[in-house]
Amino acid sequence: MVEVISSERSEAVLAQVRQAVKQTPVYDVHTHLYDPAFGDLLLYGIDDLLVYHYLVAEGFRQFDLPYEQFWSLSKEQQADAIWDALFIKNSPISESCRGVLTTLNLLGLDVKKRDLKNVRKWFADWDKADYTNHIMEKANVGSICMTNSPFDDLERPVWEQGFDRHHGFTSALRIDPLLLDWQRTSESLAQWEYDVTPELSDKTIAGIRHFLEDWTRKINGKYLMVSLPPDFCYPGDSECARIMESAVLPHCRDHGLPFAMMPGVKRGVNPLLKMAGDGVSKACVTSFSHLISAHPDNNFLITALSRENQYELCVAARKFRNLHIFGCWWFTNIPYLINEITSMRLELLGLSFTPQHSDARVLDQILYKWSHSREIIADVLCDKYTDLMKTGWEPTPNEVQRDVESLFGGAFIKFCEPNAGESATAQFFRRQPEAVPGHA
Ligand code: FIX
Ligand code: ZN
Repeated sequence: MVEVISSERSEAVLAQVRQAVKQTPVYDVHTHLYDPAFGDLLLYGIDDLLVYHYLVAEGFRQFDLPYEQFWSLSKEQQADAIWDALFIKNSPISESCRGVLTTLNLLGLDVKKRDLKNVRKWFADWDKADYTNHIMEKANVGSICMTNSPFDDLERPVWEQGFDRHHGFTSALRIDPLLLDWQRTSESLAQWEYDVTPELSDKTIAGIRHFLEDWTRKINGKYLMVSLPPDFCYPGDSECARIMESAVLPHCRDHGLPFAMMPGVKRGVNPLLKMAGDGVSKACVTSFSHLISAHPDNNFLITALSRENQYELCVAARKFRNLHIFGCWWFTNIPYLINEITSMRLELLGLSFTPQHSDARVLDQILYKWSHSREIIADVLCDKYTDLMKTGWEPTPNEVQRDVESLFGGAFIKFCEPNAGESATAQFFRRQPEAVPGHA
């Protein structure tokens, strides 16, 4: 046996791992946040934090009021009802509740006072653009990728009009209606003067490709994205599979863009809960393997919603280097599963994946989502480096920093922009944060 590393040396390495995880800026690769130029579409503040759909679902488990009555309340009244049910009448144990408290705590607010009125007052003083910079800096998030849908009637006009883009926001082209509801979507495309009919003829496919080209250019999309129901099947002759094969994947190939798929969501399991009413089921990873294998010149990003899909997906990523796994999505974004999934990915894939994205819908959420995830990622990495050190292998500070950068956006950027080389990653991590005005 070779001499093992002293406990002092190994403690120093682990301290460095924790510091690197804390101090390295992250690229948040999938969110529902908006550049502040989108005005009211960028949500922030205590009321939006409290009416987040994760909390609405939990609130209804405690409320005794009918669904319709809750929906008829103002946002502030809904927030009051959730605060009362989940924070006052019960201890806020769940991950979503804890998230609100972590957020307030990181903002310097005293949560033990349970003073919702004062918290509201604190948020009211901020200017949105200053607050955006403040939160990004505090959360140590270097870039936020938006989810941009041309089918959203509130969002589309902002793109059409044009605006000065915030340096910290990138875009992804979201195309669920195109792939999942072609009959209705064909009407919208035709109305926007694309040459399409409900029938998927060659002419219609060409029209869809024009649409994708126009919107990729307009938003400068970094990837295209769809969420898919558990029964998505490939090969298959569903409209979804046909549009994917004949329009979306050729478009991605021609523009060198990855195609992100999010399988496993069952929309509207309980429609009375509105946005909080979506559920989960296991998807068919074999179908995704077939799709990826049949398109070696396309790059695919996948995050699966079902816990039961995670292992099979990791094994698929070992087989196909044009597949990059990212994030612990939605119901898997809880400490218990982040720990399990991140450990499994590190053990099966090394550093060639992106452990987390926030999926934040409210700006302030990046504070809690990233601080909770950073804590777990640091723990899991420390376990892995400890195992290495038991063999006598001692990671250098530069190696640790390199590894953390890879997990926090480096591997993602390299996968999405293989031709940009090391410079794109280096640029992201070396960029100095903007000076941020303080809060009086
Ligand atoms: O499809 C998605 O991008 C999902 O993330 C959303 O539909 C979902 O509502 C959500 O916010 C999950 O975190
Ligand atoms: Zn999402």
